[in-house]
Amino acid sequence: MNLKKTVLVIPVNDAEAVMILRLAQAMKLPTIISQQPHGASLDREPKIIQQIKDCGAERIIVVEMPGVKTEKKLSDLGLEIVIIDHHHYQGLDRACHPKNKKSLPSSLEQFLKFFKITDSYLEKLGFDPRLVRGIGIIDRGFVWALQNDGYSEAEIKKVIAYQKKIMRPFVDLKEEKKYEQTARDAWKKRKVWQEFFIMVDNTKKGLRPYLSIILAQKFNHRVPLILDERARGVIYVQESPRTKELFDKFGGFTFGEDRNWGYKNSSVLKKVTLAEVKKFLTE
Ligand SMILES: [Mn+2]
Repeated sequence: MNLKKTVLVIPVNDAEAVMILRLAQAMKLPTIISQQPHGASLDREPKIIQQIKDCGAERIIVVEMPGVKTEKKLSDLGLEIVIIDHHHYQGLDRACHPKNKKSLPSSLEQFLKFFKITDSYLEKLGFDPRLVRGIGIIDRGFVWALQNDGYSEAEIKKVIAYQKKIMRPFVDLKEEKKYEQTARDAWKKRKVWQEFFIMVDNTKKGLRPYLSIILAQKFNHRVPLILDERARGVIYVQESPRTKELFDKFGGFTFGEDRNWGYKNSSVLKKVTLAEVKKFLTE
């Protein structure tokens, strides 16, 4: 495979993306890094077509950055587009295989498969295959997927620590400690409603990853949660069998094997409030 004619376009906004980027760099795969946060779109990436033309790529691999308009423009230019994704977006299903409709593995797992990356190749590149694959598994279905895939408790801890480690260059350590504390405080203020915990988060950056870890460590099983990130403008319902219905009703996006739903209020005119979500869940 001629990697020189391929370019990877990736927003580095979580551990999975960082892992893919590090693998790409080790493989010397040309890369365009997007600075967009979660919810990135190829259509909103500045000068992306020009950037791709400039690097002379014939094949573009786009990771979790849906942008149907730009994808079409690129394929009209005769370029091959490889979409790596596993989320449901409003009006766009990228969580299921377009043909067999099976739910797709995480983006990292797809990346490893696309390039036929074996454990021995990962080792040759200087990575621990169990940890690399662990990052892909945790992104697909959180710690439950790691348990399912035969990771021991000790290994799960290692994968979580590795997630933190690879995020280090992108995270301010002091800030992270502060967020972990804020998450513990938010947990203390949790409310119980039906089968859900409800938590309100007033931080700009969002506490979801920290809270998910707290919950997993406290309960060691799936716990339904409604998380209202008021300052960030995102509302989530996690670990509920009704997330698909929420998606069908309100739009937004799903993640974690469709058992989690989120809606970004900041980017749209139609807002979805906690009250509306609760009302829908009682119906
Ligand atoms: Mn992912």
